[in-house]
Amino acid sequence: MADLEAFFHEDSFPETCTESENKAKEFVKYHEDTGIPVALVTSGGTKVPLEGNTVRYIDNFSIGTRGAVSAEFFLQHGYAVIFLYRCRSLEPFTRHLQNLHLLDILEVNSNEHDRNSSVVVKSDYCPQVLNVLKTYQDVKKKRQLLMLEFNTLGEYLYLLKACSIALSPLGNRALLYLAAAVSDFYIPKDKMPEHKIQSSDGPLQLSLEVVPKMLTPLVMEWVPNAFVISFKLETDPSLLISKSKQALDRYHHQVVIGNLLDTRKREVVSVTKDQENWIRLTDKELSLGVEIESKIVSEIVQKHRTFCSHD
Ligand code: 9Z3
Repeated sequence: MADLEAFFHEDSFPETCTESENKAKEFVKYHEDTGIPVALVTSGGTKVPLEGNTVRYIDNFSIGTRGAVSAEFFLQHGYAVIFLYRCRSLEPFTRHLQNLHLLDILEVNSNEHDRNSSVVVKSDYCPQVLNVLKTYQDVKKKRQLLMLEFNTLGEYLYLLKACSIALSPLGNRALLYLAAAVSDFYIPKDKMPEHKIQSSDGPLQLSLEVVPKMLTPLVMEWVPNAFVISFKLETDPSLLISKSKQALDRYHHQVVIGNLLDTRKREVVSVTKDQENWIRLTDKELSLGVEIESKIVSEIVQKHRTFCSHD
């Protein structure tokens, strides 16, 4: 735990982080009264800077599909959602319009005598846009969704801690669904060059340190009564179950969702202290565009209900 505190001290955080922290507190305060469960969904990859004035950084493959899709399903199940995501990764709702170019779907409504032109969506695109817009506006009206952005690993850890602590007054009504792809390695501030690394200095050798494990303080201190789901990503199938069980034994949280890089969109394994349950999409479901997150979230919601009823 001391490691993680040192990490927070050595990093300096932009003002947006404190603004986001305040928004999270307000959001939770509001939902203390509505009585609905609140899910923190993390999504996308963390960026690890190589230079103080960052030109280069290490990133990972995640584009945030798991998080963005899951957030929509939690909303459908009546949860309020804090969506903590890597900026410019996939977002709930707008992801459905990702294939559209904004300026190509709009047209100007004007006539010669009318000085007040307006902009409207071209009729071909109306059904698609309307569908998403209606659901989004409904969610906004109920203040069900708060979107908070992070960029670097440091910002992610800062906001994860801030949101977890903000959620703690909700007790077991809080659910944490940690789908972000978090870097395991980073360069501490004091070992990082201030300025751009020069190629004229020859080949580059990097020495990275292991990122302190945040699940220990999260489960023990920050939000001790919440229902916590972490994700385990592997590429070697023979390690998936053992690594998922190891995470559960180490951190004593409720569920690990194990997934393999290549097959993550059609199968995952849900591991709890007394069960391993594969969640899969059939070929038919895949061809119909069913998203595996619908099944993952249904199972998690069920488990969360049971968890709350036992407390
Ligand atoms: C996951 O395993 C997610 O399911 C994916 C989703 C990142 C694979 P996409 O964004 O991918 O839909 O493209 N997330 C967690 C990965 C992770 O960093 N886990 C850490 C670990 O395995 C601990 S929480 O040690």
